[in-house]
Amino acid sequence: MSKRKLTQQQQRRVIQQQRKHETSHSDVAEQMVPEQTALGTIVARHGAMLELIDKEGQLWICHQRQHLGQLVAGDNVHWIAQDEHHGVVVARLPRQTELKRQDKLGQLKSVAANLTQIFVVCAPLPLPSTLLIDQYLLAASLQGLKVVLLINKIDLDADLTTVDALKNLYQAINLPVLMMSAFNNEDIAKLMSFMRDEISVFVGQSGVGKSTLIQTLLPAHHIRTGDIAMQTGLGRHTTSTARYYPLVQGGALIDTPGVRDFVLPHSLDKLDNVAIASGFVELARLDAGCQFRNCMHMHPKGCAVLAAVAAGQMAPSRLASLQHFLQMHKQSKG
Ligand SMILES: Nc1nc2c(ncn2[C@@H]2O[C@H](COP(=O)(O)OP(=O)(O)OP(=O)(O)O)[C@@H](O)[C@H]2O)c(=O)[nH]1
Ligand SMILES: [Mg+2]
Ligand SMILES: [Zn+2]
Repeated sequence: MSKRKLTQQQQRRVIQQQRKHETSHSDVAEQMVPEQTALGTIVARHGAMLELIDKEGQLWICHQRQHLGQLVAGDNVHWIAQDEHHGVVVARLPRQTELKRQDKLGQLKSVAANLTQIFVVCAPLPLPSTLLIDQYLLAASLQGLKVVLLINKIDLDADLTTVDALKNLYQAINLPVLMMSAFNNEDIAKLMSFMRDEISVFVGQSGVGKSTLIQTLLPAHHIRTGDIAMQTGLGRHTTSTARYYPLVQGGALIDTPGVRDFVLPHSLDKLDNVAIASGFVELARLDAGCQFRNCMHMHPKGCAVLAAVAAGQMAPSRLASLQHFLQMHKQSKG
């Protein structure tokens, strides 16, 4: 059996284990679904208020039964209309996949549900973070999601050395990379070709152009986009809640609020070293593993990973991310 296959098997086991861990509000809820409900999808959450889209594409304002936990953009639900515009959500269908993020209190919260594809958006400015990109790659590989690295704003009169290097780095590990401008029609048409029947989530730092890209893909909508603060080059957190936009040709786009600080999408204490390694395809390419089990790849003795980096087979920034994730996992165990 090839190493690649083994890794995929291991990945499946990790996903199964994770699913077992999750408390299933939905299963409990489904037993209590009354007969007169319809199916809908959550568009956005604003505090206790939800926006929901029904099968005909009509928007409704809803509240929810309390036992359902926090519903997010992309959740599929059972709901009941109360008048012409309002309704109540009574049950949530099980989530196939989930994008999570830590809130200000360090609690892990769901941001979007049932996604199939992640666009990790970056730009020449704000300067891209490989750690941020690598954590999304890890989250995606753990859930079997597709990932595209979208380098936006290349029309800017800026130094493109960093983003060119980024493109080479991620293409070398088989990631599709799009270098584009949200203001270029051909680029937008190419981007659209990735979308059919996928539920695509746009993530990345604040100000990289996530909402602008979605606005350009969906001209009929009016989406708030923001300015970049001149002094810091950072975005201003224009998008404040994740939002689901259905596509007429099938599938949907989900816009998310930008991240400024480094936040992990997953709670690493639940991930063992094998699960973390699944986010690094370079490791599957190694001829032999490290000499010591649970090697942290910090010391050259018997370390196949450090040897691969020295031989130019793995990028130093990827090693840094791997070391970071392993270290965080170790610390979380105490
Ligand atoms: N030059 C250039 N500017 C762009 C491009 N895409 C977006 N922008 C600009 O970048 C700024 C920020 O864009 P947004 O779409 O609000 O960024 P965002 O990623 O949604 O930011 P948050 O909602 O804060 O996470 C706006 O002024 C956009 O007009 C692009 O391809 N080229
Ligand atoms: Mg935005
Ligand atoms: Zn090692």
